[in-house]
Order: sequence, then C-alpha cells, then structure tokens
Amino acid sequence: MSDMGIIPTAVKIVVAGGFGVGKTTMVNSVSEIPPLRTEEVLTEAGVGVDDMAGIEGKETTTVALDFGRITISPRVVLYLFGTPGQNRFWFMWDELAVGALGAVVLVDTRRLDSSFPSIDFFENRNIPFVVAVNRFEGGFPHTDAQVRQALDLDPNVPIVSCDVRDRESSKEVLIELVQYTMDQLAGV
Ligand SMILES: Nc1nc2c(ncn2[C@@H]2O[C@H](COP(=O)(O)OP(=O)(O)OP(=O)(O)O)[C@@H](O)[C@H]2O)c(=O)[nH]1
Ligand SMILES: [Mg+2]
Repeated sequence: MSDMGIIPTAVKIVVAGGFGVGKTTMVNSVSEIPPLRTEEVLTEAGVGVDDMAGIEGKETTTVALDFGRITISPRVVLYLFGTPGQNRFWFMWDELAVGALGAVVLVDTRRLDSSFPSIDFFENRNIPFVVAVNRFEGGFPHTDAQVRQALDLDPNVPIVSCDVRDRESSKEVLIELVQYTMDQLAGV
C-alpha cells in the first residue's frame, strides 16, 4: 500500500437551519481547532426584524459563518461551515454551500418552520442532508414520523435527535451524515 493511503480526505459539510437553532453551538462543541465564529451582539436594531420567540436568552447571532474541523476517522476530516440563520444573511448561503458534500439541517421542534428554507435549499441543489432535532428544554417531544411529516421529508432522509452542546452527540450526527452521504454516492 502506498503512503497516499493514510492522507485524510477533506470533506466540506454545511451546518444549517433556522435562526437560533444551535448551529454555532454545534460547530463549537465538536471542533478540534479553536472555532472561527463571526457573531455580533443582537441589538435593539433587530427588534421587530429578528424573530426571538422561544430564544429570548439569545444574545448573539452569526453574521458570516462558523468554521471548525473534526477528524472522524484516520481517513476522514470534516470541515464544518455553519451558516448565519437570519433571513437577512441568506445571500451568504450559496457561497458557503459550494463544494459541500453534505449538510446537517438543525431543527428546534418549537419552531419547525424556521428550518423549512434550509431543507428547500439542499433539496434544490441535490446536496444530501440529515435532519438533526436539537433537544431544547420545553421542546415538543415529536416522534420522527411527526417531524418527517411536518417537514415533508423524503422517506430516506435520516432524522436524528441530538444535544448540540454535547460533543459526542454532535459527532454522532456528523457520522450519520457521512454514512448517509456515502450511501447516496454509492447509489444505495
Ligand atoms: N437549552 C438549550 N439551549 C441551547 C441548546 N442548543 C443551543 N442552545 C442555546 O441556544 C442559543 C442559540 O444557539 P446558537 O448556537 O447561537 O444558534 P445559531 O443557530 O448559531 O443562531 P444564529 O447564528 O443566530 O442563527 C444559545 O444561547 C445556546 O446556548 C440546547 O440544546 N438546549
Ligand atoms: Mg450562529
């Protein structure tokens, strides 16, 4: 076997979802390098523009991107790009998605609708994605079938439950995504 065999494969993954669903938290919890965050304090200027229902304690928002890295096996390194969640920054998304192999769409069951645009985005671009339900306290205990129906997901799109503040939990989501993406590429 040549030495080339141990060079890890760099894979670009997008972490998406609506405003305040936990994208930045996920990239931060799993990254093995100090994550790049581009957050600004939510100010009075956002009142009436940013929908804060359910996330009243939130103080900052991503204005450009989150960036992190995680090695999930000796051969595979994931480069994570977290998107901004607010509508007024959606112009960034096309740029962030270039070359992405797959995506995580995070959802908060209290505000499922905020993640609809993310699902459309990846469906339209044929980028494989998994839906990760972030377990906020006070979230509704939906079954996977209910989430699938509410989000009108294809039967094969994986749904996983997670706590994005927990490194192992976030890592499991990424492993599920890589597995699913590989299956899609192999035409399974
Ligand atoms: N209770 C609880 N709080 C969480 C959880 N995940 C994230 N949070 C908190 O929820 C808030 C939103 O998290 P962020 O990671 O900033 O969300 P985001 O999706 O990056 O937000 P934008 O960039 O503004 O779209 C933060 O205050 C987190 O600490 C969770 O699973 N449970
Ligand atoms: Mg963010």
